[in-house]
Amino acid sequence: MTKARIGVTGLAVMGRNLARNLARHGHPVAVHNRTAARTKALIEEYGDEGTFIPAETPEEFVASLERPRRLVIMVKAGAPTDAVIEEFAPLLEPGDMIVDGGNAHFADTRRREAALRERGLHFVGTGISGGEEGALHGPSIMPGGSAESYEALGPLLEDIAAKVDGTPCCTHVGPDGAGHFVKMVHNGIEYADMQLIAESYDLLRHAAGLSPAEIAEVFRTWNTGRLESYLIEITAEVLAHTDAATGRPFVDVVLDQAEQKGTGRWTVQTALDLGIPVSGIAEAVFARSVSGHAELRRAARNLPGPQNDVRYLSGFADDVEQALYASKVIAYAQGFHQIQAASAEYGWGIDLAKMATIWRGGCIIRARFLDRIRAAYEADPRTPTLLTDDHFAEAVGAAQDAWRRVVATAAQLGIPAPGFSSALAYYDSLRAERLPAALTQGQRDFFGAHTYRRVDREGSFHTLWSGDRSEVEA
Ligand code: NBP
Repeated sequence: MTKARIGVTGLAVMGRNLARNLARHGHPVAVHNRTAARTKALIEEYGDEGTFIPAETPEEFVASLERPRRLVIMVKAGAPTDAVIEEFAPLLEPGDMIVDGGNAHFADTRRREAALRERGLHFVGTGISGGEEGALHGPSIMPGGSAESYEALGPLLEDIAAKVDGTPCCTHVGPDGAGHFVKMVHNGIEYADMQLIAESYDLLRHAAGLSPAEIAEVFRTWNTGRLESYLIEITAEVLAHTDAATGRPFVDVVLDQAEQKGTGRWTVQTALDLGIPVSGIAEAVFARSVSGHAELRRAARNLPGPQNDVRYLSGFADDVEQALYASKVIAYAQGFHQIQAASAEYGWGIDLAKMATIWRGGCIIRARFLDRIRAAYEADPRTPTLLTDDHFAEAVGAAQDAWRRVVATAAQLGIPAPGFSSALAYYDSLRAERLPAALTQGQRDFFGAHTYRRVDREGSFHTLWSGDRSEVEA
């Protein structure tokens, strides 16, 4: 009887398409789902795409896998993942591998990896991006876990991943939770990128007065230049779409309330824990949150806005392109900074150039400029920020006048642009010779004796604010 090279349990959209992708690449794949109807449906609809070995029970499923076993879990993240691990782990033998392809929190992955390592099993938390289409046609794959498990899994995963210039969008990210961490930050960057695109649209619409169809054309043009990316491409499609029921632009009939779920929020929470400023990602998460507070928005609807109308058309779209590019570089710089910090904190040894490489295809943030990010980290793997790379420093510097005009226009017209303005504030903060944090430190010392350091001497100091205001060494 043919043994399966790999097995997938959890056959909702992602698991089913991943199993089909494996089968289409000539890998015999065992398939299993808690509710057997999904397994049957997969075989009925797609059974001729390759060699599928359906299993009704976990025991049957495990028995059909060649050793060492490679078992992929594609179920709802959280408690269901733990339940499935508990169901399958007792059936496995030392050296076998459990791959979790769901959107798990990296801390859960670290916990699961440590527990399963004790039992002699490899646990490979794997970020998979690209949605259901990506899972079928080639996702970007970010596996964590041991280097040993990657030797057995890597060739299979690289085979089904997206390829750019012949290079697979899959690499071993690092041990334990590294893969899921990187996938989380990928999603955080995706939030920021989408927010910046949304602000660009809003400004072109309400500052320059362009229609959604005209803005779609602007995005199409941008997609032939340095902003070329999947998100810009689909933005043009969405903006050009007309609602069949009303004949109005589709974007005008969609309720303007977005959700912020798991990974975006986790990125910001984790960044706060690590002490890394990811303001662009945070603003994007908060912008969705604001949009969703219907009652708050209703209550504030009649608050006064600016009287002035400083519309300027000539060159405005080009200015917005520059603001978008510069702000996008900031968002990526912040996300990569967060990965760099976590890699140091957890000893993951993540190669940032490789992360840029595997995000070039398959995933939602795939973009031309990831090639430039790769080049920047290849040139200087330890650079504290992408912004000081020659190429990006020059490009962002050249964009700054336009970027400032866009932020100023948004402020004058009362059009919210939290992504653009926070990105610019981050840029200016990094550039600043002196930051007002010195005053903050003075205040903290005044009310809480928190002490401060001086620019001219080593040590910590405290001023006797309620006494004679002399300074003492703390
Ligand atoms: P869902 O996240 O909707 O999960 C449905 C699957 O989980 C079904 O196979 C279901 O089995 C199974 N399941 C649940 Br729910 N509880 C279970 C339990 N206690 N024991 C066993 N199986 C259980 O599926 P999805 O949208 O395909 O996503 C799968 C994973 O991939 C998720 O972690 C998701 O976050 C991640 N992901 C999704 C996307 C995307 O675009 N959808 C992209 C990237 C990553 P049943 O059929 O018996 O109910």
